[in-house]
Amino acid sequence: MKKIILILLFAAAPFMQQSYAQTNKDQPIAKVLAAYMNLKNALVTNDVNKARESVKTMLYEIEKVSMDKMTKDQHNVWMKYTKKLSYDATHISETDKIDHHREHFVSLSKNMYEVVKAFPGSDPVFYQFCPMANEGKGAYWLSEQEKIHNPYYGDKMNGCPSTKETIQAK
Ligand SMILES: [Cu+2]
Repeated sequence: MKKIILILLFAAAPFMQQSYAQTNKDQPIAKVLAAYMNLKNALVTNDVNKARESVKTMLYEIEKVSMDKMTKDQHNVWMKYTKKLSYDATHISETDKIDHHREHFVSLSKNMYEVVKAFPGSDPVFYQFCPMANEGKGAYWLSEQEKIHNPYYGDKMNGCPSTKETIQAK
């Protein structure tokens, strides 16, 4: 039985993680962030099913985050944002309307930004902004790449957004 589980884990491993999580795997939030990136990339390609799948993984990984190695400040940040992240993630998981996904992605991204700031990894994370999104109020997202792919417009409107901040461990 143990063997079967091991084989299954081994077979699934290459599909479970993105490159981001590989170099930042010591970060307690690495898998949450990797799932967020999958969600973001699903919104870039207007892929509703992938978005829902990714956000369900995100919810699962939020529950699994280990607080053992967190500093006191990190712990405080994580406690403050866990529920907020789960709130938006749950809403996204419960609908197949991509507009509703994007509505919640606005606050999900803001909260995720606060979390990533507290847990900078060795790989850079780019905090990007589109002034047109969110009914002209503008909206942010986090990306693993500097090149703009707009999750609010399905990879259209890539001209106006820009990177506002790069988060990386010093
Ligand atoms: Cu909702």
